[in-house]
Order: sequence, then C-alpha cells, then structure tokens
Amino acid sequence: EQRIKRKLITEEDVQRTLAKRMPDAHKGSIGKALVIGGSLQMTGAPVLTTEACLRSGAGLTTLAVPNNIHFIVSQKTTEATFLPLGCENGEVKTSNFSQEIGLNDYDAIAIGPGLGRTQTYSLFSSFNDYKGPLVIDADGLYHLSNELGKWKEDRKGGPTIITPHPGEMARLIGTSISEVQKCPFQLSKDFAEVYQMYVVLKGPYTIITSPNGDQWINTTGNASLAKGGSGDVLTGIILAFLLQHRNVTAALTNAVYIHGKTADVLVETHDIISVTATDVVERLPMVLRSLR
Ligand code: NPW
Ligand code: AMP
Ligand code: MG
Repeated sequence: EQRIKRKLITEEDVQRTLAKRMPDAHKGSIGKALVIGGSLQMTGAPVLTTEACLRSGAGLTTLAVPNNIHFIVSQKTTEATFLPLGCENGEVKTSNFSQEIGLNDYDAIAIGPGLGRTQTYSLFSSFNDYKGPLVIDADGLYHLSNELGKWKEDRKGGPTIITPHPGEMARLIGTSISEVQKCPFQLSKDFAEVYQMYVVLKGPYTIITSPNGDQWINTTGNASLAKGGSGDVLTGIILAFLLQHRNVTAALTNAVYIHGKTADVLVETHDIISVTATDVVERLPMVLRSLR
C-alpha cells in the first residue's frame, strides 16, 4: 500500500522555520555558496541567481563564470567574489568541475543558470564526491538529462535538488510537456524516488517532492513570474536557504513560498505585466522582514 503525504505550504510553516540570524553570526558561520553558470549569450541569469542568494542571507557568495564574461558580471554584482573559468565557444570549457574548483570549500552549490549547452559536462563525475547540497537548474538540467542513468546509484555526497519547469522535466524523463502537466504529482514522486533527489517542479502551483515521496504544494505566486529570469532568482533563494536551514525540505518550501509571495506583493504596486526578475530580488528584503 502506498503511503501518500501531501501538504500545502502555509505562511505559519514558513514563519516557524525561516532561518534566524544569531547575534554572534559571522559570514563564515553562515556558509559559502557557489553559483556556476553564465555564458556569452546569457550573462544575466547567473547574476540574478547570485543577487537573490545574497539577498536571501548567504554569508559568502562566489560566482564561477566563463572568463570571457567575468568583467561583465563583475560590473553587475558587488558583494560576490568570482571564479573565472576557462572558456570555449562563450561557455565554461571544463568537462569536470571538480578538477578546476575546490568544490568542498563551498557549503552549497547551484549549477546551471545561463550555463549554455554547447559543451559536454559530466555532472556526475564532477559532483559525485561533493559533500554539500547541490542544486541543478536550467542548462544544468540539460546536461543532467544526457547522463541520468549514472545518477541512479546513490550519489556519495550530499543531497541533490533539481528545479525543472515542465519543459525541463519533460526532457529529463523523456516525455511530453502535456504529459508532465497531466500527472505532475506522480511523475515527480517516481523521479524523486528512483533517483533519490529532491524535485522542485515549477509552475503556477510548484510541487516539491523529497526522495521518500513526501510532497508539498505552493500556492503563492502569480503570472507576473512568467518572464525570463524568474527561475534563476528562485535558484538563488534556494541556494542561500540551504545554507541556513536544518533540513532541505524546509529550505525548499520556504524558498518557493517566499519567491511566490514576493511576486504577490509586487503586483499590489506594479502592473502584472511589468514585474521583472530584478524587481523580485529587490523586493525580497521587505517580504522576508514581513515574515518575522
Ligand atoms: P515553449 O515551447 O516555449 O512553449 P529550455 P529555458 C518549455 C537561461 N535564461 N510550462 C518551453 O515551451 C536559463 O537560465 C537566461 C510549460 C520550451 O519547450 C537557461 O540557462 C536569462 N512549458 C536557459 O536560459 C533569462 C514550459 O520548456 C522549453 C514552461 C534556457 O532556459 C531567461 C524551454 O525550456 C532564462 O532564464 C512552463 N512553465 N517553461 C538571462 N537573462 O540570462 C518552459 N517551458 O529552452 O530548455 O530552457 O527555460 O528557456
Ligand atoms: P523558469 O521557467 O525557470 O524561469 O521558472 C519560472 C518561475 O516562475 C518558477 O518559479 C514558476 O513557478 C514561476 N511562474 C512562472 N509562471 C507562473 C505563473 N503563471 N504563476 C505562478 N508562478 C509562475
Ligand atoms: Mg529556468
């Protein structure tokens, strides 16, 4: 008999579990986040992820980008540090990130926003030994879909979190977008259990599934988020929250709730067609404050 646990995310849950800032905190005690992404054609995505991560409480945030866009992205984000990586065809060249970056120096990593798809990366061999939580989003999911079989065996390291929209989910499991939209709960649950990953299936009602099949449904957010960059911002919030929450599901549910809530607050003053991903990042401090 299948045990089904499904729950709506409530504001009370978020208020109760939201990361606190201890009076004796220092940047190192909160943790170091690493964002890997960006390419010549997509300089904004990793900046949005990094800025959202900074606004969501990370102690130290580093952005790894192909070195041809280092000076562009560093103009756009002041508080982050940078890891310029070798570049080919406007994208990060390495096939194995663990050979180029001391991954275990970071407490949480997100890979994918704006990364591009012309290079071949083995995310499995790069991150198999990484001990912290790993978020795979955007083009990271494209690379993951080409070697998904390898991930069936348990990753030796920390938890893996994927954040697909329905198009990315369809590619991962080799089905159509309409099929994903027809059975989002079952497909997420099957995927999470088989690959032992946390699945954040995005949409008007984002569904979060843990590797044991438990599910949470988000009801915040609105169609102002139907704009390029929204998902890149969510990945940054998730990354920062992973550093600051005791368990992965609290980090994910709180991040998804707050991302949507910020859009809900924005449409009180901004027209629904005008909201940008940057607006969401800039409004995060006020929304977080309102939940204390
Ligand atoms: P269609 O055909 O459009 O209707 P991709 P991506 C579908 C970067 N960005 N519900 C969609 O359907 C990202 O970080 C950079 C249903 C299509 O088939 C990535 O690195 C920005 N279907 C890269 O771009 C800002 C949905 O999925 C497919 C859906 C590619 O990201 C923008 C498209 O998916 C962007 O974030 C939904 N909700 N959403 C920047 N400023 O630098 C999408 N689809 O082409 O695999 O991926 O999302 O375009
Ligand atoms: P991405 O497609 O990766 O940019 O991610 C889009 C983000 O915006 C996800 O967090 C979605 O849940 C959210 N989003 C997009 N469209 C809507 C919508 N119509 N209603 C609510 N949330 C949305
Ligand atoms: Mg995206």
